[in-house]
Amino acid sequence: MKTAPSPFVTATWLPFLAAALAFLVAAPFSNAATLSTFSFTGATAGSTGPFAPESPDPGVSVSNLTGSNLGTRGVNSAFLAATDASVPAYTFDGRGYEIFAGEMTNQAVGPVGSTYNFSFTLTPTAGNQVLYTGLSIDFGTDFNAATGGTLALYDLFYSVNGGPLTQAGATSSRGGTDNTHTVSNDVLKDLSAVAAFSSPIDTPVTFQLRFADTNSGLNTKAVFIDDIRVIGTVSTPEPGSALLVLSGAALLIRRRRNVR
Ligand SMILES: [Ca+2]
Ligand SMILES: [Ca+2]
Ligand SMILES: [Ca+2]
Repeated sequence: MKTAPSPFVTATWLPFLAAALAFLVAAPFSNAATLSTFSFTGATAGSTGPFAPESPDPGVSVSNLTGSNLGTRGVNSAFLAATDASVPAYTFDGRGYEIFAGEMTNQAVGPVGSTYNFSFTLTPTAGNQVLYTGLSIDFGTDFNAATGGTLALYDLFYSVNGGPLTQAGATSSRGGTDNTHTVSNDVLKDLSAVAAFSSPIDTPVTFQLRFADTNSGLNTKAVFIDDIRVIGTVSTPEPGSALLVLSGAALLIRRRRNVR
């Protein structure tokens, strides 16, 4: 004798079904990875850009890094003997980027103005989308208190799909040590806390890194930048699941019509 399926069994299996569905939805997302890097490794000493992206994730197309008003110093190895109290500590690959403090107009309070910046754009490759997690840089200073001040500022701004430039998080400030090369490793702007990046997007995103300082030491004292990294996760929305939803909806509509 055949028995109708027990409603108890159906109810028991529901949580497992829900868990399986949740797994299927989450499956296309892997762990966050470095999507793009600008380390200035291999760049010509003295170059002020543009700089080509280094080993970008195949899920994104990354533009060159271009500098605006970032002075005459450019790529160099002056921070070879930099001290760093970060954990883990900063690792110098022999090339970083320096901006002479005297070439930047002094600014002591953020948000940082747009005059002195690095900018670049990430665009997901066809069929992909990106969940942005963070952007990190190595940020250092070499100041001289006698020439005006020992404060450096850094701000990250972003623009989604050509929209307005918006500040991400708060202004980072760094007190420089007098006549000493010091660097903070992996200064992170948390993009997972930014509403525009709360879910994966497939449109281009431009990042603009802005810098300022309070020092006037022309041609000796400087702000130092290295290892600009965008961290996130590339995913591919599955056309299969979209089709499944569509065919399910079509089935429901047909049933309703049949009932009428
Ligand atoms: Ca470097
Ligand atoms: Ca300055
Ligand atoms: Ca680093």
